[in-house]
Amino acid sequence: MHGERYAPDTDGGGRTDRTARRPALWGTVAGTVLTVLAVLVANSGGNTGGSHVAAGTAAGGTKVVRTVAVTLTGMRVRPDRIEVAAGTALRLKVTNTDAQRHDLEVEDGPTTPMLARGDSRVLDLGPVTEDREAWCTLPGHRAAGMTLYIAAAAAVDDGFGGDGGADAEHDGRTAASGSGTEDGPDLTAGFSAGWRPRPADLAPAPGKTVHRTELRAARTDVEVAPGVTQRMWTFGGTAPGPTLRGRIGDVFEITLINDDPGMGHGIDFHAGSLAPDGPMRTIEPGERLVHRFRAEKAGAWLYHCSTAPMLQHIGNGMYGAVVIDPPGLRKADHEYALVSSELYLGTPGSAAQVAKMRRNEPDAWTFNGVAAQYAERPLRVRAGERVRFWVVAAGPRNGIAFHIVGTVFDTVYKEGVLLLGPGDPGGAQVLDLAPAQGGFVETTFPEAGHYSFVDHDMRHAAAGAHGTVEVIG
Ligand SMILES: [Cu+2]
Repeated sequence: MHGERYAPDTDGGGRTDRTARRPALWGTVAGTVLTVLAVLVANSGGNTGGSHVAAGTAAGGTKVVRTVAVTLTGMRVRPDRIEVAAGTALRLKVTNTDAQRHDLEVEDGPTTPMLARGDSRVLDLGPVTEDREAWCTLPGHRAAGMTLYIAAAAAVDDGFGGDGGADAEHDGRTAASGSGTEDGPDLTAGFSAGWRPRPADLAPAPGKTVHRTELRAARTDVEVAPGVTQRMWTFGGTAPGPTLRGRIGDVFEITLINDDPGMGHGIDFHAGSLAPDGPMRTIEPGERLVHRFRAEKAGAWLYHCSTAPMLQHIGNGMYGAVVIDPPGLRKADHEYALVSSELYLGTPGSAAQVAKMRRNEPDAWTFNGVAAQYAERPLRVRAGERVRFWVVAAGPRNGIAFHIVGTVFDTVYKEGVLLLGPGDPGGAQVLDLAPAQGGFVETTFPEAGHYSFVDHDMRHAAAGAHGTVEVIG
């Protein structure tokens, strides 16, 4: 009788005799419950809580109280499952040991306030008579795995106890597959009136050697594909955030301000070399920090939100590029910056959206955050002009095979190395970048026409990672 394993009597049958207690009971309890701090069995004489115990589970005025230590850490709730005998009054002593804030809300029950690192709070659930879930309410944290399953032991005999968590997960996946976005957005639909593409032009590095930028973290509604608006998590109101550019030796001083009322954010600049502890820490709503780094090396660098779960913070738009010119970089007639990324539609941080991120099933792929935007508004150059394309792969899951139909690259610079120069006899067709890598390619367009640039992973190209260079004679 699994459901009776907490029964005070040990003859295996009694639901009525709750007064006989033998030492053997305690061994049984300890062997079946994780992290039980205290188990109290008290007569209800003078204990007003006794009347709340469900009938049939702890008759005779006996109250069973359990206190379980629960830790919020690393996007998990530990333990992630607690079993109690039905009717047990459960108390959770919730402690956050993570660097960022979390809370814990119990289904149909109490919620802790936001807990900073080291904070604790006791949640009094009262008698548990059926299975319940608990989770962190911050956006995306439940989907990232911050859940606790509380099983009422009487349900074990009904077959729910061992599978409850799996059932919940299954429900989430059902919801994801039923979201109707498996084919992605309709890229042939028109953008809304007044829509403007994200400018791809990259201006030369400014003459100054100290670059001060204010970046506000916020949530912003963006038309991410023709006619499709998605709430993005943004730096500076756009996804990607602004592209920063300078030279070796320049200092970048970025003031990050968290305007997002609902969660913490941070920032990580790959172009800098420093201890992450302070500059990349998560700041809470309303807070600000100054992130200062000196660009010691040339390259096309990624920056991104440093707050966990980064799959979600990057996957929802918190990324951008930093270009540090290599010494002797020659003049080009046009320079463009293209940040590639995936796009995941749906409520940010929801189980359905995060499931798509985990399964690597984006709804679309983009250059500069918007599917097919440069097919709608082509980049325009003249035949024979030297054109440089800086490319950074933001991911969060996929790299890119950057190719321009009808051209050969005579210059390829990748991850700090000039792989191919104009004097070389060979040519290149693709700049391949793993997630977070960057580089540039150069070419000249031989004659007037319409040259598609694509991620040559054709699934990505077909689902938004394509644009057009319109070349006039
Ligand atoms: Cu963030």
